[in-house]
Amino acid sequence: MSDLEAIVDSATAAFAACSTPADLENAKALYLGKSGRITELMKGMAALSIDEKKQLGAQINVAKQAVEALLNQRREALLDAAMNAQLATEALDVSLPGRAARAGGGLHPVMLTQERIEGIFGSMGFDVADGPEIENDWFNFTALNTPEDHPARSMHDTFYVDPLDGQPTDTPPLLRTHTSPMQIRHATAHVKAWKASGQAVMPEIRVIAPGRTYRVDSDATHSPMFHQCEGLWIGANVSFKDLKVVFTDFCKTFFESDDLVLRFRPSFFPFTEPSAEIDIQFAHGPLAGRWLEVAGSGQVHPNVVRNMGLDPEAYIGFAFGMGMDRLTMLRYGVNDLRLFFDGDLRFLSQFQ
Ligand code: 2U9
Repeated sequence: MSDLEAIVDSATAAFAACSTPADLENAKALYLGKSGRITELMKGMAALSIDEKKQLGAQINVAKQAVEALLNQRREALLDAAMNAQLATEALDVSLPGRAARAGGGLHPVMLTQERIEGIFGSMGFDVADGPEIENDWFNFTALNTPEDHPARSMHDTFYVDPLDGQPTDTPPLLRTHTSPMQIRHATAHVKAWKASGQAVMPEIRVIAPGRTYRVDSDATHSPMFHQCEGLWIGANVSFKDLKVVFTDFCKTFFESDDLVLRFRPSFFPFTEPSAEIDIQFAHGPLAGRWLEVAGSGQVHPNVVRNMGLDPEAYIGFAFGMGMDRLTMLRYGVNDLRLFFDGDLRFLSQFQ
């Protein structure tokens, strides 16, 4: 084999061994660079005769062109390989079916509690009231026997709203501080319908009022917006015993615990007299043995009964009120109220 054939063979092997464009440029320098093997052969021709130069020069040129052709082939092969590798990793199969949308949303844990409460009281014959979140002084305070100078009426405790332009008002609108106004509205409409019906005795009022409520309050256990559910039961013959039975049944069903016990602790609210806080105690589970406050309750104050258009001598009522956020925390073992209002899907998706 001539020197030139050996050089072409060697270049063929060297180029084939290159796996990257940079390797290939280094290998090219070995043959065609300033001190490459072909360049050195050309330099060596200086001492030859003209005839020898012609003959050898032609042979070197053939070899040089062969090496350049090999180099170009290998360059293209490497470019093709790089392109194929890129296509393989970034391949887009337009014939594939579309990606399914993320699983649909779900109810917020507090709304799950609300649905649960509505279901349980619904099964005991309670209606569900609805009503405005922006209320007036009468439905939120006065009708509920809350005195003119009660601290709850102060700007420190209640969010007042600017009245609509041109609307004369003695008392500004406010964000309801409890769900009781919905019950006053419901009861008033119920009484009006009864009176129009000509029936001698009023069908019982049995209603719950769940919904958002607002107070100027914000820390780890209080949010300026929170969720309440109140209940009202009024009739000619309703007693504290009825409230006790209904609320005990409710707690056992809500917490899925037949052996929890209730305790009624004397308290005070302007709209009920007498009034009691309701505590529960679980027999099992992580909270077993502790008394946990879950609701307030009481016999509806005669003034409130009168404000519904009823004679407090003929009709007696019982009411209760509970924080749905707190009930949700107790049921699921959530220890920070703020988790309900952060909107973090890592927390919320656990309830789906
Ligand atoms: C009418 C008459 C009376 C509802 C009641 C409570 C006691 C009570 C609190 C529980 C936790 C509010 O969310 S909370 O802070 N509520 O203690 N609520 S009696 O009494 C009514 C309601 C409507 C017409």
